[in-house]
Amino acid sequence: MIKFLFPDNFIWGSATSALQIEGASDADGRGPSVWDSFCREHPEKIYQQATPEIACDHYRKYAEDVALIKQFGHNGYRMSISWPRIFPSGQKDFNNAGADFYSRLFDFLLQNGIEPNVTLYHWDLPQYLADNGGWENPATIDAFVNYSQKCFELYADRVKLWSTINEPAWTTLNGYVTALHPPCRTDYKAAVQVATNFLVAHARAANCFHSMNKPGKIGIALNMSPVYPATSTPEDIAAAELADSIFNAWFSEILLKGKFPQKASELYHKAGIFPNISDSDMNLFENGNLLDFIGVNYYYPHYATSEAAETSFHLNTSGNRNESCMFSIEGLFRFVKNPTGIYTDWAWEIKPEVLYDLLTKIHSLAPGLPVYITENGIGKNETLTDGTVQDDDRIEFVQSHLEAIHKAISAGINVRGYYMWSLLDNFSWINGFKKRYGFFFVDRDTMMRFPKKSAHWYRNVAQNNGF
Ligand code: BGP
Repeated sequence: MIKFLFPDNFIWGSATSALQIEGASDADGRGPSVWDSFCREHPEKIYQQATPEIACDHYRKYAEDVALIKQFGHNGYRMSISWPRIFPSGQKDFNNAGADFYSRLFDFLLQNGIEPNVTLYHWDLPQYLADNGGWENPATIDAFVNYSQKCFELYADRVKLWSTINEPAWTTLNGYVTALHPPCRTDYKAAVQVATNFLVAHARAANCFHSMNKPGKIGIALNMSPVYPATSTPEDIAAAELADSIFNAWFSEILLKGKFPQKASELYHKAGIFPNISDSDMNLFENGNLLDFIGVNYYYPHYATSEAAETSFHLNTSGNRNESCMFSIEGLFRFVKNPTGIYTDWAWEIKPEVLYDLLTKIHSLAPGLPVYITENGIGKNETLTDGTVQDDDRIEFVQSHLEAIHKAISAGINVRGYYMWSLLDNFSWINGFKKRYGFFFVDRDTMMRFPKKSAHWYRNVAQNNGF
């Protein structure tokens, strides 16, 4: 008996990113990315000094991985292209060998009935561009549009779903506020400019795609962590509204409504850090038509209090339950734990009903806009027993979030697909390899893949178009 039946043509997929799975970091002329340099220069910042040099060796094992995707019944796959494989220095030095890899991969996915959803930028900025100011430098936006256009020329005959940038908020936050990711800075002015430059890069790349009249759709993958007040005091309500405006609305409202949100704008003006943006770029936002769909990455919500006596940031990277995450900006807001919440070992709250709220919010901003859940999943410390992992808690996690999505679809929200993070256990950024997310367990010594219990469960869900 199927209780939760999904619409016809719903995409059942999983997600990965180039840097986290490909390995082969200098094969076939690939250039260095900021993450390769960061891991080499700051091993102490990464759990157990892991690096993405080998990752899951997907660059060499891609055919095996596509076969698994097919065998386990997925009809979609979200992945990213590594910019430094296509342009090793990020700009004009086109690298045919790197481009051929994706050509072969797309052909093979399509031959197997798997629709690719391709992200152009999942944080692996070519090092050369970083050396010249990275995303603070408007020249990086031009380079991104040039790279995007090349990808559209090469692959738009086969790729029908494109996402420009993965999680502009999270990568800006960690690159320019918490200093946990490259370029490891705490500089609010730079942060606001970079966040905005990502949005401009999206707008120009989407415009370029539309002007090329290729078939297919283009969107963006936004990390959306709704912010609730920690208590019902007016101070906490205001703190939550401000945090939401900075982390979520800055990205969603400009793209969906053509305006920057009021609360964050006021703060940035007051602090003298409102970003530079040209009239022609502002026109792009105001003219709209920048999203054919929206990708939503959802993991957890936040709770904000106005009691923020200090500035302090910490992420649990050990998977030790007693280690909390901390995010506090003096005088503005601090995120606190939900006293009744259920948390993963990495201190991320599990709260599927928030996904329904979030989808409702997006629908109210842009009624009818197609939505894909481009990431959602649970990171765990897992070991292989008898060739598998009994990951019942991952099944429970995915099922409860799918129920929230089903509820949203029943309420008329246009959710078209779900990509579980992740296909494979992979390089979990500063968490190294201990935090496992995959439907497939990857043995770090042999690189062999083993389906977890959840992979079998998901195959049934995909086959039945529900559960
Ligand atoms: C998102 C990223 C993914 C992925 C996921 C899990 O923010 O887009 O690349 O890594 O989160 O996060 P983490 O690996 O840090 O636990």
